[in-house]
Amino acid sequence: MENQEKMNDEKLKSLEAIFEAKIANDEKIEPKDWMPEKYRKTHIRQISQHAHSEIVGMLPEGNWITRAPSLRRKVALLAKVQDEAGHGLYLYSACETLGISREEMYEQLHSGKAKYSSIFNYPTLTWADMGAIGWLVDGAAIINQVPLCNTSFGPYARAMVRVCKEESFHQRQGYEIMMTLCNGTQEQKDMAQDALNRWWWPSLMMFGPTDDESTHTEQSMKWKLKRKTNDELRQQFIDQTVPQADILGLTVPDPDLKYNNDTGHYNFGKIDWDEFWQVVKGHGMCNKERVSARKNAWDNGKWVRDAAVAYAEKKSDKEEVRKAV
Ligand code: BYC
Repeated sequence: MENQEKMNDEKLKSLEAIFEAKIANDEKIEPKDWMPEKYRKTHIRQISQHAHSEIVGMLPEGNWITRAPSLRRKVALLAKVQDEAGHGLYLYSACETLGISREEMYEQLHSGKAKYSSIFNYPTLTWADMGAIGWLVDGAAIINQVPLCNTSFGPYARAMVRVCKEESFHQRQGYEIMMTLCNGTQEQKDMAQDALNRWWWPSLMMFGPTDDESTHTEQSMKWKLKRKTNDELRQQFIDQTVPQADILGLTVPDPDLKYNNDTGHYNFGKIDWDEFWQVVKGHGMCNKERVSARKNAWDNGKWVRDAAVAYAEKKSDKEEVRKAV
């Protein structure tokens, strides 16, 4: 018995050493490789929340597909929203390789156990919001996700490569909407400014709490799940986006925003973290509406899932009969 325990202990140590060496050498961890339970769980948490964000993220923009101002705008918006469904599907599949079922993940979303990005709990009030979301929200997503192409878990890293290419198209279509509005009538330019005023701060919150308040950053950086911290990514986003607002002739709604010659970065004002936590805890403007839309979609799709299972069973029965004769 003692020998058995000793052997198990040695085996565990050697598995841990192989795992740590792979992380240190920037090799990918694949689903069938041994991994610490906490690594598996934290990946399920982040990847499933990321997947939920993509799927819930379809809702605010889906709201404008029928009201897009031209056929061209409608085609582009439709394609973007469909891309988001695709991103959700890659991510759910990547997460399933860690041993959680899709049903469990949906259940966690519907019961409020799993989070999704705070940004999607804000309403889309005007067409300019489609521009602001593409420019700012997808812009923030690119900054957050490009480093994730290098994350240590293989299926997540590979999914991110494709997702980032598509996000780049999304960001451009958003910026182009903003450019068109800003070169239009005064009313259109005001609409663009109003959208920037409403989406700026929530976009900064997308990167998560400050590093000193972040629960997971330290461990996730060690595992190379996260390659940059929340604050580093937020600063990168601000540095990149402020000059883009200048080109549009729009004003970023932050009186404390100022380029700092010494650091080469923009200093910025205080983020309202109370608002952020309220939204994360389910008390944002649209939390209830978003979760209930997802629950309804799941309930209404039951007949499709049942039919697909019945068809697969029928097909496999026929196959069995064919093999038997
Ligand atoms: N919203 O320790 P922290 C898209 C939670 S979709 C809500 O820093 P972590 C798009 C966090 O989960 C893009 N919750 O966490 C789609 C944690 O709570 P739990 C979505 C947030 O994981 C459609 C707690 O706060 N992108 O682009 O180290 C249309 C403490 O935080 C948020 C991703 O999902 C938030 N904003 O870092 C258009 C990227 N921030 O889990 C566009 C992948 C934090 O302990 N995810 N929390 O209960 C990540 O990179 C990281 O998970 C985060 C947070 C940077 C978001």
